[in-house]
Amino acid sequence: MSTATARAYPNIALVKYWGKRDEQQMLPAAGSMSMTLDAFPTTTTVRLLDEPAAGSSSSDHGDVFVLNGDPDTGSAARRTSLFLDHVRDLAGSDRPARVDSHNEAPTGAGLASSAAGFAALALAASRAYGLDLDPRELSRLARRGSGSATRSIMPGYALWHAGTDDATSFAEPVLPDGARMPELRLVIVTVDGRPKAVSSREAMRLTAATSPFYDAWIDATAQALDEMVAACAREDVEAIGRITESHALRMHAVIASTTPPVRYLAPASIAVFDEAAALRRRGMVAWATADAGPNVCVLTTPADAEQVAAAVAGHGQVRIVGPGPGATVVDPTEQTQQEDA
Ligand code: 2P0
Repeated sequence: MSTATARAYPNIALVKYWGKRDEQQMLPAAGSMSMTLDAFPTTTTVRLLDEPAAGSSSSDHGDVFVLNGDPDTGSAARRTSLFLDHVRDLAGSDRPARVDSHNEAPTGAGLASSAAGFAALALAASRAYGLDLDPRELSRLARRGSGSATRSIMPGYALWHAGTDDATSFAEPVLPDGARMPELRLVIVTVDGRPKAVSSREAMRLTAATSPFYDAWIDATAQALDEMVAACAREDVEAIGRITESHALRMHAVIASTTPPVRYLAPASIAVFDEAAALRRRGMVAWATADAGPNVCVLTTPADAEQVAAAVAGHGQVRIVGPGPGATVVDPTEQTQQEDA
């Protein structure tokens, strides 16, 4: 096969990844755990070319990258080509490729996600280059593009083992087959949809290099992950929520402790954390978390989701999401129909 299309969804970490032990192999300093969402997918087609694309240069290795219909020659294109180099190494191929990627996250939703992007690219590129990878191998491949993409290969709730080398750093379902997770929802509150000033990758480097609290953060993450897996296994929603919120605040604390300091949370973000606490006092399930930006997700149950969404609606645009599918190959005719629509 020389053309393949795949779709993947963003994920929100309940135990966060923030720091690498090996940047070249993209090994994290600690494990993490997330919910793959049922919204905002990225759909990507990889088509192998017989010769370098017209207009391509040595820096893009003859590849061409088209994002939402517009050719891209910037850093996203370079990152895509570097990722394809890794796939070409695995496949023993030197053919360039055209990559067409469509991201359904609305502009300004604050969910522009390298996780969905590299998970979809890993699956589509591996198939186009003739590799037949199992989910664990796919998650290892996606990791090379972006750490959080490791988890978006998996449906529902994914655990990314930190591992000690390429073979042992992969994602799998948090619970074994047949075990039940409690029903959870996330209320995404977009308080500010603008791109962030400092990229995750850059801020992670800065945290490891300059925070006096970095080692404690990594130790605390490993502990939070153990507690989270145990809480999931006993379907303890309160514990899942408590760990989620306190772990998120610890991440923002270690990020704020860098030199120079980085602060992602805005006053409106803090207001959503306060709102979650107020909802809990009224007996609802509501625990806040935030990634490397000002937008906040409130973890809740299906029963409380509408009330939580109504309570936080004054702080930004809201959207209720739940656990979604892992990365899947898409029938190319379905993709054509979508593009025609
Ligand atoms: C996470 N984040 O666990 C954490 C929480 C943001 C905050 O993973 O350098 O885009 O490509 O591995 O995966 C965002 O960082 O960084 C991220 P790279 P990535 O979801």
